[in-house]
Amino acid sequence: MNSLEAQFEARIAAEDKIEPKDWMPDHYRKTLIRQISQHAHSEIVGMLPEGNWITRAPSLRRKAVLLAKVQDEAGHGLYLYSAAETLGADRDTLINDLHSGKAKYSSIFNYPTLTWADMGAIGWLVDGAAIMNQVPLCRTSYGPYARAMVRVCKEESFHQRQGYEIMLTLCRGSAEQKAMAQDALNRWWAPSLMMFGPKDADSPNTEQSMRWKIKRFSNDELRQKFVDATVPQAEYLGLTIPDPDLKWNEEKMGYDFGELNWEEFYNIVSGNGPCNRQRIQARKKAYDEGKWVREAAMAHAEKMKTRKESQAA
Ligand code: BYC
Repeated sequence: MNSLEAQFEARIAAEDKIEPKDWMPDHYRKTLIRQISQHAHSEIVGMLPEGNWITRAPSLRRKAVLLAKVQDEAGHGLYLYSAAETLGADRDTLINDLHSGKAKYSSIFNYPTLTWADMGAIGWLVDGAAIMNQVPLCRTSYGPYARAMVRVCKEESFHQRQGYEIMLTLCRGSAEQKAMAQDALNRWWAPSLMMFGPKDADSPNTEQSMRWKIKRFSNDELRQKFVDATVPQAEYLGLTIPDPDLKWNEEKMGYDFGELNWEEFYNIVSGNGPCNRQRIQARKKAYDEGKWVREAAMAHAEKMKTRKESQAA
């Protein structure tokens, strides 16, 4: 280990934040660019399943809240792309990688949103899983990522509550509404658990990322925490978790739960899930239609720069 590496490791051990201009190992930089850009892509692809219901929200209040949530996700994408840029990543390259299918984004957004109850289940479960994963990332070792996560998590907790409130309203409503909530839970439960990533034994990146404090908990640890926190919430709603193997384990003071369908997970991650193609197509269309906005913004920035230069001269 050379002295730069030794200094870097010492700073990680001392819980210092690594900042953009600091020396860092190439692999640390690459791991962060990978994780942060996948996270950014997940946020902007994550706008699509819920965006699908904005025009069909059952009331003006529900519509305004859903709109705000989807806009928050666009904002999260922007902070995260900016954080990736501080590591030297080029935004156009990142976006091209998303469009070409080279870059990954969260598996969860490749499932369809079939009913209004899915807006409840996504807020409750998907944002709930996101919070479980992202609160520890507020302490991640890379400064710009950690700081972006603080705001993201505040907004995610509002998202989780709005989802749970939709579920609660449906569960206190008619028998049909409660059945709709149960159906959404049935479809979103296992995919939400898969959001945490492969089992630790099959996760190539966890060990090194935890050593560098990029990740603070392993995939399985976070999945377990999520199950333990969410089961009582389902009980309060009067809903049944769709897992016959779910059982309280007194010894570990947590729930045991059934094996997930990892074949389905890897199929989705490799681009062959129910909505992968549709999601990428929608992102490309939005990108093409936004070309004039990007051009206008760049032209404005250029004009401002020229004005400043001529004032300084
Ligand atoms: N889906 O070694 P592993 C949100 C990939 S946004 C797809 O465990 P790592 C929200 C993984 O990338 C949710 N791919 O990897 C937005 C790796 O691929 P490569 C996104 C997955 O990075 C809108 C390979 O599998 N959250 O919450 O140590 C509305 C091996 O895995 C998935 C984040 O991105 C998956 N589920 O750990 C509502 C949070 N899981 O590149 C909500 C930040 C794994 O090696 N990211 N892969 O080929 C992380 O914490 C970590 O990157 C992960 C994976 C826990 C996701």
